Amino acid sequence: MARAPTGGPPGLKIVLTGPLGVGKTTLVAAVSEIVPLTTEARMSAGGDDISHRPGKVTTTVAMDFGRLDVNGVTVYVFGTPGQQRFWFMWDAIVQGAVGAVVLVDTRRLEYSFRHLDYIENRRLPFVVAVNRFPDSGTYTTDDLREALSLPGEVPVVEVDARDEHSVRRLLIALVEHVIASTPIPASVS
Ligand SMILES: Nc1nc2c(ncn2[C@@H]2O[C@H](COP(=O)(O)OP(=O)(O)OP(=O)(O)O)[C@@H](O)[C@H]2O)c(=O)[nH]1
Ligand SMILES: [Mg+2]
Repeated sequence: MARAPTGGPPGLKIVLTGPLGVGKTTLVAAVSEIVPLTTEARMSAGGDDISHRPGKVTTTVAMDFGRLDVNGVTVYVFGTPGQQRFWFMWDAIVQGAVGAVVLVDTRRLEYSFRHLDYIENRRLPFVVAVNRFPDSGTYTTDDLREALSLPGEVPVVEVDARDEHSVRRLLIALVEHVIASTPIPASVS
């Protein structure tokens, strides 16, 4: 298992990424057992299309950080910033991660490709989580797989980023996927 980023107890570091305003900070706050670290600052467009986020007043400028216990495993969740001008943080945030959640909004699926490509290029096991909004419309899992060109082994999970139990189910799915995707080391005799 990866060491904790702080030198604390051993655990799993996971990354949470997804487009601007998809609900990353909300998700970390919903599930963290410590007061989550947030780096919110007042929102300005800064080159991003924020027309679909009319009520959004703050954005993450560095990262989100939360910690929780998942079936006896300490999980450290690091969320990426959504605005493009802060994307330079991603490489630092992803260091040492063993898996990722890509959070998607079906109203703007096209904004998810950059995030999926990034995580796939890092060869990290990942889960796609669909955060539903009131006007999300109906997508089946098969529709989503096709629209996002997802490999068959990638789990697709519905989540309500505001709901602790829903987020926990998502993180359990990710931890199980990470374990299933990790080769078992050859035994030493
Ligand atoms: N209806 C609904 N609203 C949500 C949900 N998740 C988040 N929101 C709202 O969406 C808004 C954006 O959420 P954030 O958590 O700031 O999104 P983010 O992905 O961290 O945004 P950036 O850091 O700017 O990229 C907030 O006003 C949330 O209350 C959800 O599951 N359903
Ligand atoms: Mg955020």
